[in-house]
Amino acid sequence: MEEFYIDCDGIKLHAKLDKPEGAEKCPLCILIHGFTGHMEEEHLITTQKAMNEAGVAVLRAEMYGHGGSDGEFRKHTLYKWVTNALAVVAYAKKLDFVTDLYLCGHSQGGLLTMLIGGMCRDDFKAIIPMSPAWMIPDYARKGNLLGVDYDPVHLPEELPIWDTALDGDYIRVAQTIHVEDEIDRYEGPVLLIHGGIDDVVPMAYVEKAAKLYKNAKLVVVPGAHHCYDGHLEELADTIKNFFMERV
Ligand code: FER
Repeated sequence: MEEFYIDCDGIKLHAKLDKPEGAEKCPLCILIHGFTGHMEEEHLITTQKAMNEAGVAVLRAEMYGHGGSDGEFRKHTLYKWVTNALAVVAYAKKLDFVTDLYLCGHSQGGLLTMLIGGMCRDDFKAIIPMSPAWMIPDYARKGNLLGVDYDPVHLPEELPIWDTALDGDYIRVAQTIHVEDEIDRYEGPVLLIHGGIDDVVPMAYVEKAAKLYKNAKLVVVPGAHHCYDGHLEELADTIKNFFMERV
C-alpha cells in the first residue's frame, strides 16, 4: 500500500493505492466514500480487497472535508467533490502501470460516480455506483435533506444535522444537479449494487438508473442495509464476479 496526497488546486486529497500482488501492469479502479464517510470504512475495504483479488489496483481517495483530506465537512459541496474527483482522475490517467480505468463510489460517492461517468465518458472501461445517492438533488430541490425540512426557495444559511451543520451552499449546489443528463452521456457498462433493505437510498432511484443507462446491470444484495453490514461477502463476490468476467 502506498499513501500520499493528490493536489487539487491547493487542497490536499488523502489517497491510498493498493495493487494486486505481483502485477506489473493492470487496471485501476478509483474508489470514493460517501457523505460523512472515509476510506477505511468496512464496505470500502471489502470492495478494495475484492478488486485486488480480481487483479485490479485500487486508488482510494478522500474528498473535501472528509477523512484525512483538507477542508471542513460543513463547507463541502458536490461541486467541490466533482472538482476533487476530476483531479483524482487526472492523477490516475498519468500512472504508467494502468491499463484500463474504472470508477466506483458509495452513496454520495456513488452519485459522484454517476456525474463523473458522464463528464469523463471516454475515460472509464466501466463505472460502479454502489448504493448511489442520486436522490440528493431531488430532495434538495424539495426542501428536505437528511430528514431536516427547510424552505427550498429561501435557503437557510446552514442546515443543522446531528451534532454539526452543513453550509447552505451544499443545498444551493445540490439543487442545480441533474443526474439524468450525465446518465445520458455515459454509454459504457455500469454495475449498480444496492442493499435490498437500504433505507437511506430508495430502491426506486437505483431501479430507474438501471433502466436509464444504456448498458447497466443491477445487483441487489438481499437483506443488506446501506453499508452492507453482515453482507460484506456478497458485496465482495458481486464485485469479484464483475471484474473476473472482464479483466
Ligand atoms: C440525504 C440522504 C443521504 C443526504 C445525504 C445522503 C445531504 C448521503 C448518504 C451517504 O453518502 O451515505 O438526505 O443529504
